[in-house]
Amino acid sequence: MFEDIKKEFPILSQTVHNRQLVYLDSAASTQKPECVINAVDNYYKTLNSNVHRGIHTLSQKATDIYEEARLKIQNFIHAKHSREIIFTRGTTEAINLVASSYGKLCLKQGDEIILSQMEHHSNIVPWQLVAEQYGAVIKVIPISQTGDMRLDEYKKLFSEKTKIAAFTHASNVLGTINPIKEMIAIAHQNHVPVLVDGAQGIKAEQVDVQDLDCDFYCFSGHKIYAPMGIGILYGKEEWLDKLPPYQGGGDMIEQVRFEQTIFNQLPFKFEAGTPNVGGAIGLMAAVDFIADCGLENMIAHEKQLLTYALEQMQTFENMRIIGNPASRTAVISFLLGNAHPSDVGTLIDFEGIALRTGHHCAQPLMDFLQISGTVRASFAVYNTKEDVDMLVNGLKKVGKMLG
Ligand code: C6P
Repeated sequence: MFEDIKKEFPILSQTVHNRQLVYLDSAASTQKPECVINAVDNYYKTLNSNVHRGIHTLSQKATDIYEEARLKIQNFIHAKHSREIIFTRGTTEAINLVASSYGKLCLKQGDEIILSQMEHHSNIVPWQLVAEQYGAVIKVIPISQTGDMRLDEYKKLFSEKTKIAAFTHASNVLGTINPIKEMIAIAHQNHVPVLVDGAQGIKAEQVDVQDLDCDFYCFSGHKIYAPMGIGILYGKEEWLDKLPPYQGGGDMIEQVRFEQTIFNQLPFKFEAGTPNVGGAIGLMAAVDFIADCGLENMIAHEKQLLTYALEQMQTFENMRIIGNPASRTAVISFLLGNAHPSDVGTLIDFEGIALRTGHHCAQPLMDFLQISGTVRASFAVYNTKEDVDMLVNGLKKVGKMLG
């Protein structure tokens, strides 16, 4: 179905070490299609101006398109109101925003925060910072050897002191797609709100925040074909209304006096300073691109590549695939014999193949797995069966070189 789509991604036509580039690091960041690049280019060539400030035509046009982007995202994740969509720099900033504001409003000595063993550092460290500040404690949902969330143990973690649960929709290391709807329902039965880290999940499943009933959902544009430096915090209006602002500055105020400041209404209360308008427009173009492809088709395509790659990689004698979750997004972490992941990554780069290596910002997960890191291949809509063949052949070659 997506035979020709690679051509829409200019970067993918280049060679690396005199080999055709095979980009298999989309879980770190996807490449950008021409339509996204053009949308950003066009914005800077024809519309660039500051938003929500000017009476002049350009500023009004920039404001209109910026707000149109917000509506597009609202529709994309099926939020109830556009004021529930906050533009951030990415997932990390969105989680920091919630941890900081929620912590200020709700956390006190002895309160408990539930996280999981498979979290990215971006969904651990912000909570640690506020836990330290207010004397709260972090409780960890264990995972099974297959890399699935232990729901039995999760249920037992709730107590009178639990104030929030924050977990990932999909693991960037194991690929696990977590049963977040069920997990959110369990938290709500315990009167606990939920933040979902959607950095990987937003591309793994169609997200409907109202159906999920999550309180917060965070994701980054750059992992769904949009530019870097733009991301989204979705928050239920009732929460965003209550939470104090994260940062102070222009645009987030209604009135400022030295005695007191009145904050702006949602969503502007959480968008201090000049926003990344070009990024928002790029994200809007990326959402259009996804709609044109059909997210379901993209997911099916990636799943095919995942299955094809796993089938072949599993036949390697010295291959250890990390995790075997019940439901998996297009991510494969592995170890090749006793080879150090960075040696594999460096050697395969000479074949023109881009993989990620290391702890993937998930050191507590590495500790659980008792490894220091993995090699990771991840797929996106522009990858093909030929890319997988190149990967498999490249790994065979590297395997031989490393003995
Ligand atoms: N994971 C990866 O290669 P930012 O950097 O804010 O866009 O996203 C952070 C983040 C949060 N949660 C999860 C589950 C993630 O996978 C990431 C980013 C990249 O796996 C970079 S470490």
